[in-house]
Amino acid sequence: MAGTEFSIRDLLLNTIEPPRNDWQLEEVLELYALPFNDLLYRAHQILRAWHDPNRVQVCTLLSIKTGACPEDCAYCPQSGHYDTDIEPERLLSLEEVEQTAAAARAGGASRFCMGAAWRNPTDRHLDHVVEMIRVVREAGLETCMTLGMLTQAQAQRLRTAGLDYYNHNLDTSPEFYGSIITTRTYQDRLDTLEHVREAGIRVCCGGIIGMGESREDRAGLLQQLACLPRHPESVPINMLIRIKGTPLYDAEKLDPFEFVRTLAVARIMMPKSFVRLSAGRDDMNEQTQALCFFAGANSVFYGDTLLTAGNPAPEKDRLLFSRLGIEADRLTASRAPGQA
Ligand code: SAM
Ligand code: DTB
Ligand code: SF4
Repeated sequence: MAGTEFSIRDLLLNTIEPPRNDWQLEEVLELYALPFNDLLYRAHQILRAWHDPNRVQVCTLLSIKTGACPEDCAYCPQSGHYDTDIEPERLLSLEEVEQTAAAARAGGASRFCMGAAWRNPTDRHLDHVVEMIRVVREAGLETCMTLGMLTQAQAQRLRTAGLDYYNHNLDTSPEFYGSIITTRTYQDRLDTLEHVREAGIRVCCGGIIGMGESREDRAGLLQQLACLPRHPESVPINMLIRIKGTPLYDAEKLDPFEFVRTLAVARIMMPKSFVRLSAGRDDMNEQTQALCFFAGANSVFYGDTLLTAGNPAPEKDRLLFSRLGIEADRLTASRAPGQA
């Protein structure tokens, strides 16, 4: 960054509140209710104070075990409770993971996130998973996993294997949660997040917007995330992908401005975190995505498939970044302010 920009950043840091973990719901709702321009201006100042506003961190996903999940998450194509078009697959081989990671690295991803449709991994699953962490690290990528609930000992084992991040979402507010998932509780999720933190793994935790929840529920989700003892280093904000066969297939489409507002409020509440514009980009026009970046999103999933659903083609993303003067930075994540 040029010297003058540094001093603007210093100025902003002096006028901007330090991160807080004591957000009240009313305060969050007041942010949401600001005129759109005021909200985006405030969020964008915070983005500039803590991050390079023209850099986006990119993370590539791979489903290492697909479908037939015992959980009943109403949004999820991989739940065994619903009749969706997903063909269940066994745990991928080490070679398959190695090849996909090498391709992701060559394509410019900085982080490789492996997801499994499990309620929780068994210790035998972890025997395979620790090998996967090894090969992905050897490919020169940061590692992230999302495998469902973890015990303290399992989290520790993943940390010892070198896992950098664990993704485990709260998904929505505690109040709305029961209408989306009945097979595990909100407290189960908070417990796993605590185990991950305790083990010294960085936390990736966010949720889904557009499931028919109220604005109060969206605010409640952000309040939960921002009131964790430490803010998650990564906060994925997913726009619901309405998948045929799931109970939420018919959910009413959310106003894209409300989604942009959610990213802006997340940026204000968790200033140092990487806020990820996550699932749902394939259905979003470029103008909405550009507003999301202005509002504070500085991370995306990159690659034409998420776990099972579609994501914009890499060429399309590269073109978008170039039109916006955004650099997709494979190193940004490891230099994040405040990170170990
Ligand atoms: N099974 C593990 C678990 O749920 O903890 C990990 C994989 S799960 C698919 C990871 C996350 O993907 C979910 O927590 C949810 O936030 C997101 N997700 C799943 N289906 C989605 C959809 N249709 N639209 C948007 N996000 C979705
Ligand atoms: C997250 O918050 N979003 C990603 C990742 N974490 C694992 C997953 C999105 C899944 C979208 C539906 C699918 O691809 O099956
Ligand atoms: Fe299973 Fe995860 Fe999908 Fe829930 S979100 S059904 S736990 S794969």
